[in-house]
Order: sequence, then C-alpha cells, then structure tokens
Amino acid sequence: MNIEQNQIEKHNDSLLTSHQRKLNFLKEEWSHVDLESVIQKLVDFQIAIPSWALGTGGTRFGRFAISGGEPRTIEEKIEDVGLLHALNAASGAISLHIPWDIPQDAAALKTLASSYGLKFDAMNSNTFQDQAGSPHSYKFGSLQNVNKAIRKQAIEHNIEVIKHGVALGSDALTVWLADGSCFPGQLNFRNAFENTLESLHEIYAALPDDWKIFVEYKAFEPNFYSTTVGDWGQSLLYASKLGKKAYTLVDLGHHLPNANIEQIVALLLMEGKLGGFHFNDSKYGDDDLTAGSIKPYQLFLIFNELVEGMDAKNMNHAKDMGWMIDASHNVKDPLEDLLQSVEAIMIAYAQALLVDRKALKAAQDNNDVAAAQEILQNTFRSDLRAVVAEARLRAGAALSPIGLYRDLQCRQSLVKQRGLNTVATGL
Ligand code: PSV
Ligand code: MN
Repeated sequence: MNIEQNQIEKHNDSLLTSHQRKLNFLKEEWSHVDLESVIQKLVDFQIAIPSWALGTGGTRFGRFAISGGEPRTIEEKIEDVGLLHALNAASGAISLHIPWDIPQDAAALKTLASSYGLKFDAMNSNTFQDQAGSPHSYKFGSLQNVNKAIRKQAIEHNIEVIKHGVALGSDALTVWLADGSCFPGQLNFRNAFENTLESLHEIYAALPDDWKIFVEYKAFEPNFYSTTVGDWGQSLLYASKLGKKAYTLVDLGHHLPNANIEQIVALLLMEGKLGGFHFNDSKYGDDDLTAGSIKPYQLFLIFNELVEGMDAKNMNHAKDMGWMIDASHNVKDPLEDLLQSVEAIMIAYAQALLVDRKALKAAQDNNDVAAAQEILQNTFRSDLRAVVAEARLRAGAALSPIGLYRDLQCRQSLVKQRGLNTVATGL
C-alpha cells in the first residue's frame, strides 16, 4: 500500500494549528539553545526496521495472529517498511535476517527499496536454528562447536550472508550466536571461546574493507547456563581481538536484570568499539517490547550517554552507528508497534540533544549531585513531541504517524491486498 503525498498534506493541515501552538511554546522555552540544529539532527536520524518484526511475533507458548495482511515476501516487507517511512520519515532502512529473507534478485530489491527511500542496513546471519537440508545441526552450538565440520558450515553461512549484503549495498554483518551451554560441565569455556574466536576470524577475513562486523551479546536464552558471547565484556574481547572492523552491538534486552546499560554504552564508546544498537524494552528478560514502553527514563539516559560519547569522538550521530529496532509484536499491530518504537527513540534522542552539557559538567566537577539530577530530569520531563513532529513535517511525513495510519485504514488495505491468514517468515 502506498500513501500519497496529498494524503499526508491533508492530514498535516488538519493538525497544523495545534502543532504550531505546541512548537511555539517549545521554541520559547528553549530559546537559549539552537533548536534548529536539533530539528535537523532529528531529520537526519534513521532507525532500521528488522524484516522479522513486520509480522506477528510469538512466544514459545504460542502465536496469535492478530492483524492479518502480514507481508508474505521480502518485497512485501520492503513495502511495509516503505509505508512506515512515508509516515514517519525516520525508518529509512531495513535489516534482513538470512535465511528468513533470502534475496533472489538483489538488483530488483535494491530498486524496489530505493523507490521507498530505503537502504539495506546490517545483515543478520542465523546459526541458531537448523535449516532444512543442512548436513549439520547447531544443537550444541555453531561457531563454538567442538566439531570442526559444524563450525565450517556456520562460517560458510556467515560468508554467504555477507555476499547477499554486498549485492544489496549493505555494509555490516550482525552475528548473534545462541551458542552456550545448558548445564555445568557441558562446555569447556576456554575452548568454546577459542573456537568461536577462530571462526569469527574466518568470517572477518571475508568482510569487504568498508564493512563492519557487529558481535551481539546476550546473557541467556536459549542456553540457560552459559552463553559464549554472554555480555559486553566478552563481546568486546572478541571485537578487540578481531580488529578495527569489529564492534560490539548492544541489544537493550540482552542484559541481566538492572544492568546499567548507559554505563556500558559510555565505556564501549570510549573504547571506539560500539558499533550497533538493537532497540526494544523489557521488564523481565529479553521481552522484545516496544522501545520506551516500560522504561523511558532508561532509554533517555542511554541516549544521554550516546550523544555525549559520540560528540566526544566527533562522530556523526546518524551515520556512525547502526541503529536498529529488534522487537516482537505479540498483541499489537506490528506496524503500529514499530511506529511507537521509532517515536519513543526519537523523543529520547531529542531529549538527549537538549541536555545542558556545560551545566552538567559543572555540576559533576563540583560534586553537585542534586544539580546533576535536576539537569537531566528537567530535560527528560520536557514534552518534546512537537519538536520530533516538526522534524517529520519538514521531511514530508505525517504529524501523527499512527493517527494517519488509522485514518487511512492501512491495516484494512493490507488485509484486502494480502488476505487475513498470511504469515510472515521469521521467528
Ligand atoms: C536474539 O535474541 C536477537 O536479539 C538477535 O539479534 C537475533 O538476530 C534477533 O533477536 C532475532 O532472533
Ligand atoms: Mn538483537
């Protein structure tokens, strides 16, 4: 389904007066800062949508198809991301998981994607599931496996994914391994690490010069005793040993409860080793809920460190990090859920851009703890939605993406086009 520019304009016209009132208020409130440059940064900031999050997700207890009209093919997934991008002008990329989405005709897909203004973000390999017809099983791990032939199969799969990515114009590979163990004694930790490192070296050697590899860590699940890339320290070890094209990827849901993710982010940036991000939110484990739906303050604090740390290294916020969502939608329309995630991310980013860094530094240098808290919370508690909406307006998108999605009955159109019982490939 395509949204026409005049539909967006009509929608925006109906909201313009109220939007401008809110924006004018913020312009006055923040007259001491360069709000124009904040808006421009928001216009530039893009968050990749994972191809596996466009259909209804499930848990290990079941899956309840919700919305119908799910994308059946990679082309339809691109169409859905195009729809999101038309609505919010902030979802200008798609991240593919192989073999859930194998491109048959890369050139045609590239053309289709660019017709929606989309690029291909990091490619994701999958050695956490066995594929039909594969000679070897990953039951006891992939890159860590004690069996060299199994490691080889997993390495070759990753190299295949890089090749697909090259054809699509991507420039990064994300490796998430389910490797680990379920019981004490099952693994020799050192051997598992060394096998994994050796395998990663082979994958690294196949990376084009201008590519990055992101090593994603996760504390537990599906293995419940140990994970071979279990935390940021282990990921950083691999990334450091691999070389300058290797980085750590932080998935917000992959920590043990109450981990201080903002501190992790600050130190990884300091080391020049933070390369990619998977946004989601969680209350208990890797819940893959809508970004900002449970802990918006944490999301803001993370962005506060991201902005501070990237500025300290003169990094380009929009280009020097792989920003991706990694979520699952069990009870909401996936497209509405993704619009909400992007909105929450943009709000947290806008808030972080407005933190008074000079005042915060002065408070820190004076050990003025109360002042430091006031500075952060003053920004966090400011309602910056109109600033984010203004960025959308300037980029030709909708003042209220979900509002327009509903007004235009997008889901109903997709159901009409694709049917009620379609199932997207993915988890
Ligand atoms: C694993 O939990 C993960 O976060 C990895 O990024 C996977 O690629 C993704 O979810 C989908 O399974
Ligand atoms: Mn992830």
